[in-house]
Amino acid sequence: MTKLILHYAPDNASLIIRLALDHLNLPFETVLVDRASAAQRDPAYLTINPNGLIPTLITPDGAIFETTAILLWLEGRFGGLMPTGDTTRTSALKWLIWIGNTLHPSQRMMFYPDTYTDGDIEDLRAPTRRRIARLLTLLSDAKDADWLEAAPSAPSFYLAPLLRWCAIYGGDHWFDLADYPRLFAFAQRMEQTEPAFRAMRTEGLGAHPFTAPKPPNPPEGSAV
Ligand SMILES: N[C@@H](CCC(=O)N[C@@H](CS)C(=O)NCC(=O)O)C(=O)O
Repeated sequence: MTKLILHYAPDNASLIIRLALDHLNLPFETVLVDRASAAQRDPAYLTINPNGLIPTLITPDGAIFETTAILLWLEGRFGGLMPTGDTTRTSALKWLIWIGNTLHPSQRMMFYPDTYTDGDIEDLRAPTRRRIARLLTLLSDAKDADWLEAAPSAPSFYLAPLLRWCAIYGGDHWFDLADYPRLFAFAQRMEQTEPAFRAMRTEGLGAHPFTAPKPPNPPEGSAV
């Protein structure tokens, strides 16, 4: 099989894919996308991801962009990323798409406000903060999100980094994971997994990457 190559930048959305690949124990190579020189917008990179976004995974079926698409491709090809019981699997699928379609885009508005407004950034960030808080409360209260307490699956690998980034980016003191005890407990479990330990080393994420995250100190490249 053609090898898997992850185009990544430390502590970017490629982290989600790295966690999933390591969870599956799949061999893969990495190619750094140099955020410092905006290499995600280089013509060569745009041929594999015309959105100019990270991650991209090179696979035997071609280059795949969009985090959720990559996770679903990995599940389809190798299995092991989604819970097995029918009900849990359906619920995990629903929440996986929700994370990719609803939570992550709201975060992008928080983290890349210039992309979404020509006006005052705070005018965008204030309602976006409230929206993210509503979304996290909704997930926290969800009766059908039992994947949060189960063995890690695709939505877990997606959610844990998003919780991390809320704490690090988008301005000071707007987010405290302790306000969501169920999600805090989830984050605690996630940072005790082997894929998280590996990512702490490969991406310089620190000892508590999900419950008490600090800006990364990666061996190569930069997060922004
Ligand atoms: N919808 C995309 C979002 C990916 C995304 O937001 N990537 C960020 C890094 S975390 C990025 O490439 N930022 C660089 C930029 O916006 O120029 C996906 O799921 O892959």
